[in-house]
Amino acid sequence: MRQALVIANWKLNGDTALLKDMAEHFHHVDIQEQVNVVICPPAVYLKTAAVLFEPSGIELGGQNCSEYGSGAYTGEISAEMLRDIGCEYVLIGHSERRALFAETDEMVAGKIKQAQQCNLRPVLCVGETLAEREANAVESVIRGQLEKALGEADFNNLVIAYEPVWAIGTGKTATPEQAQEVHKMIRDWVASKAPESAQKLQILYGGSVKADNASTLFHQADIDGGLIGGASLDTEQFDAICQAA
Ligand code: G2H
Repeated sequence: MRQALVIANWKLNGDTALLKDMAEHFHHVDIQEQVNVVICPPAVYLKTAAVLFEPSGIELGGQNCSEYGSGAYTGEISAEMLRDIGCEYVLIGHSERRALFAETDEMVAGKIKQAQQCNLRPVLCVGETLAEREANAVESVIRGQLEKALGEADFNNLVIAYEPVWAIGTGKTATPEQAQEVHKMIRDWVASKAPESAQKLQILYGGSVKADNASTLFHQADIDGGLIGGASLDTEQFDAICQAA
């Protein structure tokens, strides 16, 4: 069986007070037995988070990393730097980075490579827009994103997150059946590339997951947990989502 995994993506939100509140709360909740919990705060908070979350067993992730290893790239943060301060995971290719920061599939592939070289586990985000869904292009879009990002990847050190763009921060969630259909397609695609990895690979759902819809989503056969944005900023709601996994 695959271990459940819930990842909080704080995006450009949160502060030290929220870190302390979460660390205090999860210190008293013994949740790590049933689900791995990862928090991805803004990069400036990672070092503080590493200290505060240490007793709770919550792991840390970056929200992005550079496609470069080192050098004259002002403003960038490398995968190795994330690893150095205690991160285990890094989100890569989130739709907000693709749409708002012009991240291309080639850049996404470079970041995956950097992360895996540093033994940081990349969480590759894929998903279709509403127009692509309405044009019946879900499978071709997702397959294209997977092919371009994972050409040289190690499937044993990877998480994939399916996040339909039309469900991100909109309050619209894919139905459990819609999500399961895409998750199965992703797992089948991985099986065609790396048969021994497909059943072990954790595939997360993201897009307006809340405490009241998490359980039905997480009970689908190929959904192994969630990538949680807005609802991860509320300690009790995030805890409820972790409990549902
Ligand atoms: C999707 C998700 C987290 P939200 O971006 O990655 O955000 O749960 O707010 O839709």
